[in-house]
Amino acid sequence: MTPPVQLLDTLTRIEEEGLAAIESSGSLDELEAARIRYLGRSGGLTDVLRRLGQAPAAQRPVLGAAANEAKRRLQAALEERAVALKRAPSTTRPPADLTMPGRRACWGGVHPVTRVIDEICEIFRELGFSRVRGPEAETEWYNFEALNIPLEHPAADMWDTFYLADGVLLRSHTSPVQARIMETHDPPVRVVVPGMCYRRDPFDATHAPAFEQIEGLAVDEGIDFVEFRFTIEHFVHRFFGKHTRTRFRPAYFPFTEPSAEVDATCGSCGGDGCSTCKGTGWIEIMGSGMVHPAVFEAVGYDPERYTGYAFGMGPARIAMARYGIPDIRLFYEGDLRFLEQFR
Ligand code: FA5
Repeated sequence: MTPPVQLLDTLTRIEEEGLAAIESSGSLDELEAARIRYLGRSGGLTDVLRRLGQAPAAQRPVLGAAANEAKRRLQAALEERAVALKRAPSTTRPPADLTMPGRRACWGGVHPVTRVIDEICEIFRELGFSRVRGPEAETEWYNFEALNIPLEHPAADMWDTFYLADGVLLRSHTSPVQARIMETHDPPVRVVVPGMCYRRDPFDATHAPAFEQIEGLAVDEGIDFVEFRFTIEHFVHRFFGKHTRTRFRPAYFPFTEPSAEVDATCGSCGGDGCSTCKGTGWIEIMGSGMVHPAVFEAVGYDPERYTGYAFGMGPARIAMARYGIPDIRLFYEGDLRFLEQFR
């Protein structure tokens, strides 16, 4: 049996060692190791408490009180050291230098052409048009033949494009989606179709070889040119402003009859003529017309029963007109100094 005096000495030694270990702990991990060593279930102090039962009954209260006091002091030292360690600056991270200038957050933004597309689609959504998409890799049938463009006809040259494989090409306009929608949906149909198109065009101030278009198509019984014209004028007023005038010029597209190019008065000069509109006072905004009966036949609609109109606009050219941008390439070069102006 351990004599009580020796037990008291052991207790004092454990407490002193424990306090020293706690004080010299350099991290929370080291502190935890000290706690386990001195206060843990098989730690030094617990061992002394266990042996207390073997001491003479008269001395147990004194020894017990001393052991509890040692335990309390060790626990208090542990808590104090833990607080100090948590507050101390980490050794792996240098302290923050509050005199340094702040780092600017990098905010993204919607591309100006995408913004124009969204705005245009929203105006047509209010008129009951759904927003749909179609494939960018297209067959000759949808890109040309279903649209009343025989492959050997010179009109096919208007949309010269990039071939991916025999009979498969990158679509040169969004008009093929007209045929795809009509094949799968019965009238009435009202859709707008934004998407990329590809042409063997030079990359110059007004042309890009890859550019966006928005197709529009409305088909039902009794749709006439008056409804078409009213819809487009409503769109122009909403998008460009109440005072913008619209002009329809006769044009030729194999898939519409009659066909028209639509112009709006130039936003930069109000129609007087300036460098944006090349002195004409007008900006061309879309190709359009009443859907050709041959297209209805190709997709299985009855041309005696249904009529409709279609249009195709270039949102990048529209964005140029709206923001007074002189060169379309600025939209596609990815220069943040230019793009950041539209955030
Ligand atoms: C067409 O592509 C017809 N599919 C439009 C159409 C649809 C007519 C439905 C009738 C009915 P066009 O080739 O004119 O038409 O192109 C339409 C618009 O796309 C142009 O007004 C122009 O804004 C834009 N566009 C054409 N080529 C380019 C290009 N290389 N870069 C940027 N925009 C272009």
